[in-house]
Amino acid sequence: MQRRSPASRTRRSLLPRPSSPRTATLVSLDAEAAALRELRESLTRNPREIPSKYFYDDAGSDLFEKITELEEYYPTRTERALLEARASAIVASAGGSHLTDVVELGSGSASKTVALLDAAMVAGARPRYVAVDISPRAHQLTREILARARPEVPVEQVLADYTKPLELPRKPAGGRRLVLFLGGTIGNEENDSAVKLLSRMREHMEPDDLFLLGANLVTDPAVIHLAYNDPQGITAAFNRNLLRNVNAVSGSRFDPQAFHHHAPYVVEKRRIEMWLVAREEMEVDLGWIGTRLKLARGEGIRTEISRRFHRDEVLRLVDAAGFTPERWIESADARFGLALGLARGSLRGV
Ligand code: SAH
Ligand code: AVI
Repeated sequence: MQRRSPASRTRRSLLPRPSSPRTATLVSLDAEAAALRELRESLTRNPREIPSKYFYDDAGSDLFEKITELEEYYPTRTERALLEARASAIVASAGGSHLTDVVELGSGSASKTVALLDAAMVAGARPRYVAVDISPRAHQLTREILARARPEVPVEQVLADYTKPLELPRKPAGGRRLVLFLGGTIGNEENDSAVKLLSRMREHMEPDDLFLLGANLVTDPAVIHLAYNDPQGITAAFNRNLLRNVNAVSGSRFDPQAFHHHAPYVVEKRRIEMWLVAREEMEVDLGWIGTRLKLARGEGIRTEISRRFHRDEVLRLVDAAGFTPERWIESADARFGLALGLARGSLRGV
C-alpha cells in the first residue's frame, strides 16, 4: 500500500530524476502531459486498463527479448522461419531492385528484419532501413544487431508513438517502400484502433508500395495459454515491470509485487488478456496523474490484449486500411500468417 501524498514530493519535472537507474519511455514534455491524461483516463475505465505501450521501458524491452527466446513463446520463431523462407518472394512483390526503403513500425530489436534486408540486397536493391519504436532500448538493440549483421545498410531511427501522427524520413523519389508491422503486434489492438493504425501507415505510402503484416492465428488454446504463462515467470516479470515504468513516467507508487500476473486465453474473444490482479485491498498514490486508486482484493488492471485471428479477418483489416491483399503466407502449423497488401490509389474500404 502506498500512501505518501504527491504534495510531499517536489514536482520539478515529469522526467525521471537523473539519479534514477530507469528510463521512462517518453519522448517530449508534451508527450508527458498526454501520458498523464491517458493513464488517468485508462485507469478510471471499466475495466481498468494501462495501455500496453507502457511495457517497453529499457527493462521491458529486454524482458520482451527474453520472451521471444522462450520455448513456450512460439510466435517469434514461427514468424522468423516464415520470413527467412519467403524473403525473396516478399521482396519481389515489393519491387525487387527498385525497393529503396524498408520502414518498420514497432521494430523492437529488428532481428527478424535482417532476412528481408538480405533478400533485398540479393535482388540488387540498396535499401535504407527506417525503424520506428517508442523504446530507446529497442533502438539500441537494433543498432547493435544491424551494425554487426549488415553494416552496409543505412539505418534511420524514429523514437515515436505510432498511435500518434508520425513524421517519417521522406521516401527517396522514384523508389518503392516496404512497410512492415510484424510480431503479431496488430493483435494488441481492438478492431477499430487496428484499422485506424493501419490506415495511418497507409498515409506514409504511395500506390503500389507494399505492406507486410504479421498476425497470430487461432490455434490450440493450451498452446496459446502457455506462451503467456511460462513457468520461468518471464512474462509475469514483463507484466509487473509495466508498473515500474508507469511509476517512472507518472510519479505513481504502484508496488509491482502487490499484484499477480493473470493471463487467460478468452476463447470466445479469441484473445489472451493480460491482467495485474491486486493480491490485497490497496490504495495507490497516482503521483502526477493526480488522484489515488482504490483497488479491492482480486481487482485487476488489464495491461494487454493479444488477439488470434482467422486469415479472412486479417485480410479484411488490410483491405479496410486501404491495401489490396496481394498474398497470404501461413506457417505449416497454421499458427502465424503474413499478409501482403499493395497500397491502393483510392482509400476504398476505410
Ligand atoms: N516487431 C518486433 C517487436 C514486437 S514488441 C518483433 O516482432 O519482435 C512490440 C514493439 O513495439 C516494442 O519494441 C515496443 O517498444 C513497440 N511499441 C509498442 N507500442 C508502440 C507504440 N505505440 N509506438 C511505437 N512503438 C510501440
Ligand atoms: C508485442 N506483442 C505482439 C506481444 C504479444 O504476444 O502480444 C507482447 C507480449 N505480451 C506478452 N508476451 C509478449
